[in-house]
Amino acid sequence: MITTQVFDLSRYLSERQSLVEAALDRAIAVVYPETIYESMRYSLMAGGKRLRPILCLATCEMVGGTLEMAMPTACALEMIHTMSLIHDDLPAMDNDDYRRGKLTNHKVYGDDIAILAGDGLLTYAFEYVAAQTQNVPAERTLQVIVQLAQAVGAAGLVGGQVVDLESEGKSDVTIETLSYIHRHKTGALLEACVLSGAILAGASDADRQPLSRYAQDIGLAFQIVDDVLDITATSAELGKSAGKDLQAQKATYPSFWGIEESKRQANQLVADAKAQLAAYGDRAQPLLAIADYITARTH
Ligand code: GRG
Repeated sequence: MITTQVFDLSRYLSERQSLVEAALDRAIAVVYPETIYESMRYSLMAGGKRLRPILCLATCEMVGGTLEMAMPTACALEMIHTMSLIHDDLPAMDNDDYRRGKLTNHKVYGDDIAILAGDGLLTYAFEYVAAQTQNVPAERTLQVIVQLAQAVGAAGLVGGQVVDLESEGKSDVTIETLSYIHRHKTGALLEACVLSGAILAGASDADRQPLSRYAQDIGLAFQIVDDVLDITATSAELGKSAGKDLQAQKATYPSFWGIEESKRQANQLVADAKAQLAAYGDRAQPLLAIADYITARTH
């Protein structure tokens, strides 16, 4: 008789979240000048799903590597993600008061320190990968650093944010522009999470292709779901202001497709993403379950 074990995603995520929280907590100590370290830690330790580090760790393990090999990169990915949220929330950008259920960094520390906290986290992320990665050939670590830099810079997050800012208040934003914004603002870093985990574990170029596709598909699905939740969820569920897109008359997937078609597209992307992992059999269980979780999440 064949018995299939049901994969317990919520247990997996909470175990991984605890590991990541502990590693992040160890990564940054508060020393002089205390204000900047406190501000960096305020946002870094404010919760969040820790999806990016978990994706990196899960991919590394799936490809045959260990948690230890990927943990410094996983922490760096969360530092980069957090710094992008701090800067995104600034008055000069999205001007948000709440993030992860807490006051935003600039509301607590002021705009000046919030900008510097972002800068501190971004630079430390790269230092952390370079200095802390162990038991990995240096060539792979170097490739990870290149991967991260490409995902964050003008060809990635920064470029996506620029096009987003330039599209604000425009009524003629096309779906191609919307897709550019999300592939760069959100997709690029998610792709870097999966690819860096794969690189650390020694994946070949050929192995990396389907993993890139997986990450791009879940990245887009993630963003579509985010747009839908902005309409259907409450601020309390989201831990940030809900309904902001409608209020700002922003182009979103539901504004092009409506809510039902947006959900259908997200489900299709998740199915496509999962199909990319066929070669990994049972070892892909965490990444398969994470893909499903993206469309099932309520916050
Ligand atoms: C990266 C150098 C540099 C500057 C920042 C502000 C900016 C440039 C980019 C914006 C990036 C941004 C805010 C993208 C949105 C990403 C997104 C979907 C965030 C929400 O992610 P979740 O739901 O949040 O994983 P938690 O809190 O769970 O981690």
